[in-house]
Order: sequence, then structure tokens, then C-alpha cells
Amino acid sequence: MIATQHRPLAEDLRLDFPILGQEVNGKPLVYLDNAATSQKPLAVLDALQNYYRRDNSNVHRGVHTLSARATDAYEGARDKVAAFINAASRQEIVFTRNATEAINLVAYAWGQANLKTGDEIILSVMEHHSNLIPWQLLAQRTGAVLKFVELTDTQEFDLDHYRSLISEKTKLVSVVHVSNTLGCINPVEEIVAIAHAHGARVLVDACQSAPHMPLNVQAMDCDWLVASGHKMCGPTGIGFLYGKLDLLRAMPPFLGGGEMIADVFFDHATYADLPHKFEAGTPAIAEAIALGAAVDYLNGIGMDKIHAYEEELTAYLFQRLAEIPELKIYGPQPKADGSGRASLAAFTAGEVHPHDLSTILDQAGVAIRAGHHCTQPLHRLLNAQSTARASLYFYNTRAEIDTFIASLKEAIAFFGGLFG
Ligand code: 7TS
Repeated sequence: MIATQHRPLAEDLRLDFPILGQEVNGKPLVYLDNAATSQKPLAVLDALQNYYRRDNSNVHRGVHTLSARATDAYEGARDKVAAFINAASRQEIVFTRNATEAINLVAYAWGQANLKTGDEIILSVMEHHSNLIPWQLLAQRTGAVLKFVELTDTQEFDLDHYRSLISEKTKLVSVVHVSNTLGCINPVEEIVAIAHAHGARVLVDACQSAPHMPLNVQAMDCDWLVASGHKMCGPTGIGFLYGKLDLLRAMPPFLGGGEMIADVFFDHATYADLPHKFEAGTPAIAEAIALGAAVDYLNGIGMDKIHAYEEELTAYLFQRLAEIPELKIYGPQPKADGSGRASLAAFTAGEVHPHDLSTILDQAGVAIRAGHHCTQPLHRLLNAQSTARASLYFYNTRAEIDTFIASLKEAIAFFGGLFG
């Protein structure tokens, strides 16, 4: 079954991920839930350990050696993230807990100050709840109106529908770069250009693209971009907001407290320079430093290489899934070379409940996710209560896809017997 012309990327890298070497239910673990969270390489685990063993201290506060080390490492991580997405300035990177918090930051700080009754926000029907609920809340507070871009016949972002929705009333467009359910890769540069031509700002949710492909915020020209560290080999509890400098400068603070101030009086205060204005309280220091280590690790492999290898995996995954006639796979088909969509597949198998599929696959050591993947309105639109989803990363192999397909076939045959 395995036919590779060259040594696959994953073989050399799997040893960096101790968790992948274990057995689950007596079978070698096949971890295919990477869209939910990725595994962490030794370099990241070591960065966490080393920080707490050697450097643990609060940042930006003391003049002692440990505090200086912690501050240097924390700010060094910011430089790494800035370079990773080609931000023009390190001040454009704000550390947050995750992408969700980053979106909420923009919704509160920018949204509250800039939106009024009748203004319009354009989202798409495929948004993760994290890129929907903050805007619903903002709309409730301000009287702004939400509009939703629908899907094309191939279940991708409908640019024509988007063009028909946008107008001078549109103040904000907030869209996902790569859908965690459909796997489609949205034309963000075009989306941004159209929005800017109408004077609207654009936020890009890069949760499912930052881990998998090179990003260039200057080329994209987006106003904000958000991502979560835990999906890109980093720890949980750390994510980031990128925002254009002038925009971040003009935004009022989100959370208030220590770290984000310049001068404080009893009745008022002035705020710190960017990015600290948006980082109130003691930050997730170890996690930020470990995210920096994750960025180093990904750069060490090369985001181009990761993307190219994942395209190979995508082509193979879809070739194998096509052997199972009972499956309905959501989102666009990849091109023959695996390009054109993310290395994930959300699917249903006739009457079989996705949770049952996931439970049976778990018995075979195969971890896939079942549910609505926090895209419940999209699932409703697709007439699916829930779907099963396999999502891959650069450390997955063709052999793992084979194991997944074999156990999926067995599970469907088993339930087919029950329902037939
Ligand atoms: N946006 C997208 C596109 C996502 O896929 C996710 C998480 C988020 C936002 C939220 O990320 P968080 O780190 O702030 O929670 N997606 C998934 C998933 O597909 N399965 O579990 C989490």
C-alpha cells in the first residue's frame, strides 16, 4: 500500500514527539485529531521545563537576572511570532490565551468604539463559534447587523455572494482562512482587497492555516489575524493577535490592570506602548516562550516543506477515502496533487452515528473527532447533526492513513450489518 518515491518527512520527525510512540487500546496510536490540537515536540517540552527550572521570574518588573532572562525570552518569542507571519513590526503581535481571546479583544476594543446601529459585519457560514459568538455579542451591544457569505456548489467560500453582500455599510469582514470542517482554503487576499475597496476592516482567523502553510500578513494585507499556539506545536494557554500598528494604536484597551499602563493616578491612567497596552496582568510567560520554541521547530522543518508534504498526504487520504462508497465527505475535493484543500476530511457514513465511528476507531488506536467541531450553524446547513473528522499534520504517515481506512471499513461493515 505504501508507495513513496522518497523518504517521507514524517519518518524523521516522529521521534521528536514522545506521545506518538505509545499504544492506545493495545494498538499503536494513530493521532488524527490535529485540527483540535497538535502534539508537542521535545523542543517545546524542553522549553517549558527549562524555563521553570532556570529562568522562572515575572517579566518587565524586576532588574534582577532571572527577571531579565524571562523578559528577554518572552520578548524573543514575540520576535519569532512576528517573523513567522512576516509582520512589519514586533509591536503588532499581542499575546493572548488563544485565538478565541484574540477575536474577543478586537470585538470589544475595536468593535465597541467603532460600530453603531445599522453597521454591518460580514462573516461566512463556515465560521468556528469563536469567530461568530463575539460578533453576535457585539451586534447585540451596538445594534450592528451580521451578514453571512454562503457556500458555492463545491462547498467553498462564495466570492460572488460576498461581493453582493458588501456595501458602504460594511464595517468589518471576519473570515476563516482554512475551514476546520470543510477544509477549504479561502481566498483571503481577494477578500481583503474587496473589503478595503469598501472601507471595511478584515480579521482573518488563521487557526487552521498558521500550523500548515507559510503566512505573510503584509502580502495578505489583513487588518488583524489570529491563531492559537496549541494547534501549531505550542502549548495551550497561548495564542496571538496580529494587528496593523496604526489600528492597534487607535484601539482602546481591552482588559485593564498591571503591565498595560504607563502612569496611574487614582482617577485615571495612561497606557503602555504597544503591544503591552493589550497584555494586562502577568502573561503566560512559559507558554509564550514555548510557542517561540514551536515556531523555531516549524521553521527548522520549513513551512513550505510541511505544506508540500501535507498535500501529498491529502491526495493519498482522499484516494483511499474514495474506496468507501458509504462516505459523504464535506468540502471541496483536492486536486490530483493534493493541493486546493487542507489535509482533513469531515464525513458521515450513512446511518452510522459519527460518535459510534469514533468510538470504534478508538478501539483500533485511531483518534478522530466526532461532533459539530464548533461549526454548528454550518452543520445545520449541511443537514448533518454531526460529522466524523480526520485531520492530519506533518508527522502523520501513509501507513497511518492505511490503518485509519482499514478500521473505518471494518466499523462501517459492522454497523452496516446492524442496520442492514
Ligand atoms: N477558529 C478555527 C478555524 C478553529 O478551528 C478553532 C479551533 C478556533 C478558531 C478556536 O481555537 P481556540 O484555540 O481559541 O479554541 N478548532 C477546533 C476544532 O476544530 N476542534 O477542536 C477545536
